[in-house]
Amino acid sequence: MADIIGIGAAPRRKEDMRFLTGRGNYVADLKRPGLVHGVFVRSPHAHAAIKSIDTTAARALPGVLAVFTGEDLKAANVNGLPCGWGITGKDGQPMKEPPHPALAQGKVRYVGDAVAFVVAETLEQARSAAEAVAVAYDVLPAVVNLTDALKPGAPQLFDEVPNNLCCDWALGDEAATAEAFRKAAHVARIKLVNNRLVGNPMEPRAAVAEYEPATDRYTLWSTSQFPHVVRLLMGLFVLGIPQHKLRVVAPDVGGGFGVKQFHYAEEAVTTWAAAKVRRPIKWVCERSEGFISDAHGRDHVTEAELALDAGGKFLGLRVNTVANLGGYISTFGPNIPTNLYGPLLAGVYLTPAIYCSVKVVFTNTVPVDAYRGAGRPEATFVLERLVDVAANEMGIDKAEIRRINMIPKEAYPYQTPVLVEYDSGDPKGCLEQALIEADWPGFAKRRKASAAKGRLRGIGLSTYVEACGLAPSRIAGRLGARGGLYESATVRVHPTGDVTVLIGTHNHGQGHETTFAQIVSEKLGVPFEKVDIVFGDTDKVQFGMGTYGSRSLVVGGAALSKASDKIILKGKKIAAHLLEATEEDIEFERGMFSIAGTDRKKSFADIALAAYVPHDYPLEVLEPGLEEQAYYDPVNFTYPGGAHVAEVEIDPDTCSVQLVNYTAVDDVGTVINPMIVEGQLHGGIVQGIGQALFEHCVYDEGSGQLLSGSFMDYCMPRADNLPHLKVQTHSTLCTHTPMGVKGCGEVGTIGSPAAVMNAVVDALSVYGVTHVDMPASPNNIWRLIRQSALQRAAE
Ligand code: MCN
Repeated sequence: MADIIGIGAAPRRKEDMRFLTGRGNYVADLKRPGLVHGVFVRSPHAHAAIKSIDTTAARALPGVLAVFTGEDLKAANVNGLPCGWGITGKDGQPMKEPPHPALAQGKVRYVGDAVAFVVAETLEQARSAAEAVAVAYDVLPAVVNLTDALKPGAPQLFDEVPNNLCCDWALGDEAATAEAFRKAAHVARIKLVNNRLVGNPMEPRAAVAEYEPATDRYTLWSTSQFPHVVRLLMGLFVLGIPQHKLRVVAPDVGGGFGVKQFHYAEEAVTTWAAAKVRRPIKWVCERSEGFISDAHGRDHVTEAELALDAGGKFLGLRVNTVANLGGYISTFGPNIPTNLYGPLLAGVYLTPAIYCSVKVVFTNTVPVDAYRGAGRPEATFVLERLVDVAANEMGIDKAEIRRINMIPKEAYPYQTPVLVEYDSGDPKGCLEQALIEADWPGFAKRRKASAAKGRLRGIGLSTYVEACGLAPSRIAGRLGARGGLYESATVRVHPTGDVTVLIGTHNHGQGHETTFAQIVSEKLGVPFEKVDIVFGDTDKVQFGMGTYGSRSLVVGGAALSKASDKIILKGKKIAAHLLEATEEDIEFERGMFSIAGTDRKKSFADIALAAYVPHDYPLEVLEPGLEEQAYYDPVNFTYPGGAHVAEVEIDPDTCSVQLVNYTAVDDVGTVINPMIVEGQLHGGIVQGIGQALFEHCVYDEGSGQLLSGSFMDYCMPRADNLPHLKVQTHSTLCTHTPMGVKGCGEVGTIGSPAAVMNAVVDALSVYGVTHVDMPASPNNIWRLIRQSALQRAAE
């Protein structure tokens, strides 16, 4: 059938027509009868005791319906925001988990911490009233730098958290690693910073909440990547609303990148307040407000060492990281620099002994949580920078040192020394293909040509592995996840043979409405146009865990595949009845049920109709209707991987870096839609390049003010900063997902920062530079070149 568009095809994205024609349905656009507006009053101080909050003047202003503070929430028994994934320290003790009130109580802990919520008839009235809320603060010394936070005498954020240390966590075999270092012929060392980032999705966060007294039901529309989890966390833990009384809808969402994957205070406060004022309330985040209230990403300081034998083989890896949690624990905050970081330090190498220790600390900054890649780019960055340092110090070619240490394809499944077992992969295959595509051997010639123009040219390589498809419950539970992370899909076949899929993942740019329709089209032989994907509404979709950790295809798509299999099974029963054959004799292929070896058949549409019309089925064996639900809990993560090569030119006069070539070869298993995968890889790579070259979240160390709080100061990558990105796949099949698929949504972000920074260091190696911290801004590069010149002058 011509209109089956299945796995491997590249149809245009179904969802794009509504976006391109301005028909997207975003939270900020929602209109409800009687809608009023909410504005948060936020702390201007990084650390202060709240002496008093006087709301009298604000309440007296025209149009103001209410002003709520942390004390009002406390009096109403509203709980703090819960953490969804706890961790345990090396001493066996659970992490310190101080309360995270939805509106500050007693103290503020970062610039942007919400202290009051104003509700008024119009947005302007709410804004004016917010300015009239008088908060008296006793300003306290603040600490924003993560290593300073651990020093004796540092300002303390919580009485119950000595030294601001939330958890001292470790993974791996410390003794075996120490032994490896004792035997080493060479030890390479690096100290590096993984710079703090702000997500900045195109659509800022927003919430609209409504309470219906007649049914005692609440509805929250939120810019969320996981509405069902918000229903669980907010309903069960914060507001105490039973699940059947709370509907959470995340309609079209304009990008998330991790930032919209948490349960935020604004959602809970808006929902609670809507019931108080008995009017629907809308809150829409300003862009500058997003900088100080959206969870941030990364922010690590790491010291790492690699032990090698005389031939360049890796013997052991030791990593000590301090990771910033910010002012409170965000939904997954502690999990990111630990469980999603340590297990990835093996990379694609045969390193026999690894030990990783992470101190997770509170500081007076915006809470830090998952940002595209979440822990895995940080691990790759440490490892791949360190490998380059070792190669340079030992005089081994950078591709060769990787080659001799790589896990051979035949060694899979491969158990790493840090928890995870990779099921499949071919790192060497990816590497060799990337080297050819990037014309690695021709680099010397290109470097010469750049030198003739007065430019410094550098080439950088990075290999990586990712653990995605969050998460196998049996592993996640052991690691502290506080809920099952499986996924559900329902396939509803209509009497016409059209199909509606109800799925618990959330599409906010990843193209699920297209790729999931392709899966159904392939499996059921239904025309692609006849499949609709419904998501993002807890009243429509019974269960879901949402979209993050590149899980939608490998977990949600797998549930969809299973539900489709159940439809085929039932379809066979109906076909057997109609064709007067036994069920075992019925075959199904490309939309046709037939008796094996005969030309007697029924189409999928015939069977769909037969499932609903008057019938003579024996009801004890066959119910009418054609709808099936399936849950899928993966047995392992999936492990995409690959090799990226970046090439830069640096102008030594302006110190600006131009990325001139970029090649990526990635293993994402079976590809459902090559165009969408390419788009995902492009987007991910650019996000990694953004971190490497441009983006940097800077706090003033004295005052704790965010200095890079707008697009005037926080530099996002733009199209004219980028060369054509050459992206290819080199796939091995995942051995445990139904279609052999691996995730692709984050791989670009994981491979690219190290490739770009290795290229920058390579270009600056003429000055004796051995490391550059991200971002490689002209200012940073100028300082390094100048340092080197001063050093040479002194020698
Ligand atoms: N896909 C495919 N074949 C594969 C793998 C994936 O065709 N072998 C398709 C999938 O069917 C899906 C898309 O590629 O349409 C991405 O799939 P997947 O890797 O499962 O990732 P998720 O859909 O779970 O998306 C999450 C991931 C993450 S964690 C972040 S952060 C991120 C990202 O995706 N945020 C994004 N990509 C983004 N893209 C956009 N436009 N906006 C964001 O906010």
